[in-house]
Amino acid sequence: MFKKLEFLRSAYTVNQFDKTDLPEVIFCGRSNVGKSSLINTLLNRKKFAKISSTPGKTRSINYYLIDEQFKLVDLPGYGYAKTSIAEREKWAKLVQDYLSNSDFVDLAFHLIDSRHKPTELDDKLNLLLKSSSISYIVILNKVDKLNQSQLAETKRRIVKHYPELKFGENLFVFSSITKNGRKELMSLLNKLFYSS
Ligand SMILES: Nc1nc2c(ncn2[C@@H]2O[C@H](COP(=O)(O)OP(=O)(O)O)[C@@H](O)[C@H]2O)c(=O)[nH]1
Ligand SMILES: [Mg+2]
Repeated sequence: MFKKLEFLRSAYTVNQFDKTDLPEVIFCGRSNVGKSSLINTLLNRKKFAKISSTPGKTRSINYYLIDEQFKLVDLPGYGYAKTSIAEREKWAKLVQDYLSNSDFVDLAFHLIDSRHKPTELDDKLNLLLKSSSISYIVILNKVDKLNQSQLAETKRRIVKHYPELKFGENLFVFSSITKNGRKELMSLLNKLFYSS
């Protein structure tokens, strides 16, 4: 599992979306939530997925091909403090285009910072995923920043906010620092792509 890793391409517009006929796992969530770090941690690489340099800048969709079997897709982040309304709309349009144009998405990882409440844009993404009938899981990220009682509180809060979530099924915790949650996510990907 995860033996051969290749960078496929970056896309900035709909006609650059990758059309390779392989299933995709997409990573979405706000800028800086840790999407690229999660990909690197899963792949056991330090700098495979680019870590954001200039936050808030319009960035590309990045495709990574794994074992010639499936793609990990790093979507641009949203909701940076300084993001203008125009930029937010641009983000929403790109993600919307992505979700409605991609025939390949098998699963979406929606990352949410475990220290913060979901934002309006998280809600928007949640609705986009629901309306495109894409299977998604929510990942409460950066849990290394929380103590046990804060973590319990965060889990309670998220389930109240998105009642469809169930811990261990479509809700997970994660930390790129401690690697908490890596095993669970790997097992999920393993079931999806490596067991026939
Ligand atoms: N404490 C902590 N920091 C993290 C974690 N994951 C990412 N970061 C940091 O958060 C920042 C943004 O990470 P990045 O992966 O580029 O986020 P992206 O914009 O969603 O791709 C970087 O400074 C990372 O080092 C985590 O699990 N715990
Ligand atoms: Mg990134």
